[in-house]
Amino acid sequence: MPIKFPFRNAKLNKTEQPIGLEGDHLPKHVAIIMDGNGRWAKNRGMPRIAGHKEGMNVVKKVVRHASDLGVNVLTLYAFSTENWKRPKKEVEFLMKLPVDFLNTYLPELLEKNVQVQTIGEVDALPEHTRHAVNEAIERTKHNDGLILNFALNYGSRYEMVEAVKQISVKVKSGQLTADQIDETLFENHMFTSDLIEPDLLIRTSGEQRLSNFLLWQLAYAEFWFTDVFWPDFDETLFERALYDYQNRKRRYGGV
Ligand code: V0D
Repeated sequence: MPIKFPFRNAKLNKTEQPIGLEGDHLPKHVAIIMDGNGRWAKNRGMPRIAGHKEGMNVVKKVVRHASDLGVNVLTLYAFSTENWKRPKKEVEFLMKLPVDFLNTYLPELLEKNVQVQTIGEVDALPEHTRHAVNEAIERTKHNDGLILNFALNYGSRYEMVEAVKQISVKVKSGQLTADQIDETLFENHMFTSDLIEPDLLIRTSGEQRLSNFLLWQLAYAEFWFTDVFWPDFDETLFERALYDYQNRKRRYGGV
């Protein structure tokens, strides 16, 4: 069921924000678990990869919209450490998406001043994928608009265990003492050390779990769920999530 008011075709106020959304109190960092591509395709009698392809087009739409609204960081869970267990053909298809994405979307990323970043073990991805991702990062590194942060081969427990290892090495070598370990130091050893914390987590497709995504970073975030499959997600629903976020903040005295 489409949500009409106040988003679709909403009149714009003088700051070009659709009525209902407050430009001043947007979440600065939105993280999204883009779930339901396979189920979307299955429901249409299509192969799972058709869902992923459509899902990539939704990524483009949401990036465009987040950038237009003035969101600072958009983190997208594109590939988890668990996703390697999927059929080989499906993994191979997914690994071509960054190449596709760049071929079709790099000019707009540049025009919109979007900066691409990644979190996760990108080095373990196939060479052609890494090459496309590195090219995206390289070509957009001077942009200072929206940070489009792809979680690729990302797992939160892995990230934390890696942080502990790095810190241990520093303690062992005498660079650090054990009592210098605090939350700030731990945070500085995360993939996300250069980013602000997510304010809002969106998960599509009806699942209401974190699935090993940003366990540390989401400690204070608002969670927003929808039954809509990712390929059916759109700008209207994105705004609805932001609108609900603002209302929760207002109710709890945050805004
Ligand atoms: C499939 C739905 C964009 C979720 C969205 C490698 C799963 C489409 C990228 C992408 C994926 C990543 C890095 C980059 C440019 C684009 C992407 C993967 C999957 C896994 F620099 N969409 N997308 N990467 N899907």
